[in-house]
Amino acid sequence: MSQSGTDGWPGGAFANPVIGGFHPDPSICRVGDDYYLACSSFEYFPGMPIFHSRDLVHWEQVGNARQWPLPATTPASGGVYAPTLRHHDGRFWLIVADATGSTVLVTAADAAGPWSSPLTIDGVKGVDPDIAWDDEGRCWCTFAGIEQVRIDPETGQSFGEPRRIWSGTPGAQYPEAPHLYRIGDFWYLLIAEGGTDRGHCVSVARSLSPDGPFEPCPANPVLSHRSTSRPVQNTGHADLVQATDGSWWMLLLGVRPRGGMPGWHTLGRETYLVPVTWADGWPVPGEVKPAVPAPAWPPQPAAAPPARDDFDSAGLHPHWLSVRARPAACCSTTETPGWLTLHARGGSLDAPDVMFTGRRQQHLSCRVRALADAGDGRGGLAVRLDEQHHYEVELAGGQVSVLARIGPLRQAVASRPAPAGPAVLRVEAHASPPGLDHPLKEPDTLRLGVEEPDGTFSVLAELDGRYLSTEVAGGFTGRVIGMYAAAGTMRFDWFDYEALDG
Ligand code: 6LW
Repeated sequence: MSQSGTDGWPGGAFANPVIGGFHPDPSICRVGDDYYLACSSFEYFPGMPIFHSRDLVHWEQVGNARQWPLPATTPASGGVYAPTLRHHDGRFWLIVADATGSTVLVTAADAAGPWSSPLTIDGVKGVDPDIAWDDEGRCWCTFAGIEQVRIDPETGQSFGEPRRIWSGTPGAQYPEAPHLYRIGDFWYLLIAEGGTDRGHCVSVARSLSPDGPFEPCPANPVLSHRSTSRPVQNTGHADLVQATDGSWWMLLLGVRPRGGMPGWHTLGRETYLVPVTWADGWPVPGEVKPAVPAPAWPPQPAAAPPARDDFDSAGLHPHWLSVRARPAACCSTTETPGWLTLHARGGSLDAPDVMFTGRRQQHLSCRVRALADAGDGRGGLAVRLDEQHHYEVELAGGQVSVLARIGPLRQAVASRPAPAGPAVLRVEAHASPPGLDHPLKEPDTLRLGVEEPDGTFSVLAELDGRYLSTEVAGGFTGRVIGMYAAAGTMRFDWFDYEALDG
């Protein structure tokens, strides 16, 4: 997490993003003094990370809401995304569009889980569902479009056909990501529009009733970074929360493009925090800055994911991701205690069911190292965007190699004899400085290689990072760096992730 740089708080600023790396579509709710946040996971297992915070700035991942595997047919950037997380009647409710096109609702007494089995909501066939209750206890499901239908959240029944309640700003594409709230006398309908790239923005409308008619805010979009030179771009898909001291805040997604034209973002869409004031009964979010004036309350740091995972516990920390599924028989820390054992499933990283276990790249520059034992297997350390975009440093047959897949092209980039026994594989991302110093400048450089017995880094290849970016690969996710087995069995004694920037 991007938690460094917060030292100046209070009286200074906290660092944005508050949850760095591929953590898009944040949805937040407050329960007393505690804040909970969910975001999208797409084709990754286990799905929909759940975070907890006491101050809106420091977040700790406490679990994942979706623990069941996705079919291998789930495309990259498919799966589960854009949930809404609410707390109502003593329970957490999370509503989301599922891989199958259905809308499902899961509940939990504790946000860390266990979460219930999914309940399908009949009659809602759209993405980005929201859930809200009115004073009469009626439950409203509002989704992209912007459409709405009343539902029974206990049975999944919907009452009547969905109805369009707002189309967003005339001429803007993709009115989506609705969140509906009762604040004072009004029902506010917060949406994203303009598409989740450079035109992305946040707009709002209000009504005296949860089902409209809605009056758009004259200042729409209330938040947008389009056509600006601000370092954070694509800002949108927001959710509002009132803090314990009565102040208002917005959690939203944004990206950090680097390099020349058109600017490439490599970490996916990240979660940002901005203060919100009110004018004439409309929310006025602040600018999304890398550093934001600090809230008035004292910081309450949360536990960050461990920099080193020794795989000494029976289970894995909730931040570990696999692709679509993680069969216990193929990924274990108990088969060889103290080591992560991966048994190959789907062959190479090109396969939808590759056995891969990794974590999000959360910093523009970082260093990842893992002690790998290939035995008779084949596998290593990979930087993955999807099946068609990945770089890896691989051990097999006494050789260590760097391989690259970019779209339809596969390339063995470099190879040399591997050190005897287990080897420390290393990947480093080095971000280009901000600013357009050359139109073709890469966003970052990825160095892949192996450590010598004395710890020296032998770089086998230095590759342009733009090919593992959303602007090249497309889609909604970001880089994940991790360990994989492409054939046989791979064992990993430890995995280190070190931020090289703030
Ligand atoms: C989601 C939409 C969006 O459906 O991106 O940023 C899409 N907003 O709301 C995928 O996350």
